Amino acid sequence: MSTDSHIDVSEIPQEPLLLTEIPGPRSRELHARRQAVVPPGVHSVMPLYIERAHGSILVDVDGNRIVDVCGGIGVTTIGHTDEAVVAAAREQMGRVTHTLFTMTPYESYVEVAELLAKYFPGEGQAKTLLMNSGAEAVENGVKIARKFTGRPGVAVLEHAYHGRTMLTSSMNFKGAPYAAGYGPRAGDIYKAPNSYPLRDGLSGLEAAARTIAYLEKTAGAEDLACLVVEPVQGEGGFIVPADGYLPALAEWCRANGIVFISDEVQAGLARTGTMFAIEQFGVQPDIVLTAKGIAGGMPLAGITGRAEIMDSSQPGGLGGTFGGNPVSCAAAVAVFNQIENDQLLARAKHIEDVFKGALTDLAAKHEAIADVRGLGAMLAIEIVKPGTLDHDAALVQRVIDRAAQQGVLLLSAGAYGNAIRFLPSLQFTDELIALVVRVLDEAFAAEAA
Ligand code: PLZ
Repeated sequence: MSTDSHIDVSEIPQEPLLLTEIPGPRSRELHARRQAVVPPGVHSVMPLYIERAHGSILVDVDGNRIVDVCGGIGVTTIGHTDEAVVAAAREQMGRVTHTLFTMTPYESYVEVAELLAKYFPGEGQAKTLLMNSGAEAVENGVKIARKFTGRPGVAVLEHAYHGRTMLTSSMNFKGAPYAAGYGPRAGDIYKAPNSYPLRDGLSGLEAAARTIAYLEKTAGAEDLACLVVEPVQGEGGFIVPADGYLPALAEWCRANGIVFISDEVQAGLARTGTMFAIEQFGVQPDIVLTAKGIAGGMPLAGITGRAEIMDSSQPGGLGGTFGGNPVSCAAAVAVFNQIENDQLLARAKHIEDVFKGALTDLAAKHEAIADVRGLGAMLAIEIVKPGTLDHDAALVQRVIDRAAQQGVLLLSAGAYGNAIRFLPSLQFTDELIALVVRVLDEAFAAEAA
């Protein structure tokens, strides 16, 4: 491993370069070493060991340059090793790295909370608790909603993903692999049918009526503390609900005193073309959860909600040693600045226009592509056996493997491994989009031959 702290990553050309097969010999060597000391439960979908990265390109230990269309699952939204983020984190690192905000606080935590309050998509003044991960954001969102309402129930949707802690793994749609064998699972969680336009044929209002009827029957509205929804379902396959679905759910929550929580861990912070994805559905959430892209690769998560709700917890009830770490907070402030200065919301819309347009053309050519969906730089194609709506996870995997051999890193999504998702950085160029689409085109053509 290099110990040079002054590597100039800005020199990394923003195009692929293949020197070896993927993964190469050094990656395979590291992978063998890893087997002895890292348990198989921590699975790496692409055992390509990365040595450095910049913008939209990963450089592996064999010197291959890989086009990153995953961003560590939606984390490097503004690009890898963004200069401003690196500078802010370095500067903070040299001053103070930890005091524990719940002991002796510091300004950058307050600054991040101010920024999240500024962009809060709900009503009135917002307050924020900072933690470290998406799962912790969900855990704390639920905790706060329970405290505020005095009720136990947690409503979630089919195809949802909320994390890997004991509570959140019980909230996921997929029991295996996330919760299977780790029981008992957390109680008082109700998994309601979602809106899935490709497959359910329902309007937003019809789908909402089904969700609400299910929850009223199984949980009872008066027992529900919160409804946790991803405005665009992430791990579930980038499912965008039908028009009117989320507003109808929000209205029902409001009428019944249920806290509406928008889990924007994957969709949030500029990725979909608005600061928060929920804004595009005309819904004002009570709480919004952020993590992943908020600090440009540093661990940080935000639980931001209406002051009245956030203020219901007693002093000492919320927090954690590393929550809102100073280096992560400094990085997050830089991320917000970059989004504002580089007009990254407009970039996300541009990526949607160009990439989604090209994927739609691709879907017209290849029968296996049943759907093109998503918002901004959060796009997916759903793959089926031609002429049916049957899932084809094997084809998804073959296309991803073929793309990897050409230096393009893609990732599946969907409860049945039935989609390919695209999470490019907002700096992703039109040339790189064209390259990714060409690689997909060739892969689907070869598969159909
Ligand atoms: N909520 C909507 O997408 C994390 C999981 C990656 P953590 N999704 C990527 C993996 O395989 O572990 C996610 C999410 C939504 C919550 C989470 C959980 O975020 O930071 O992984 O805990």
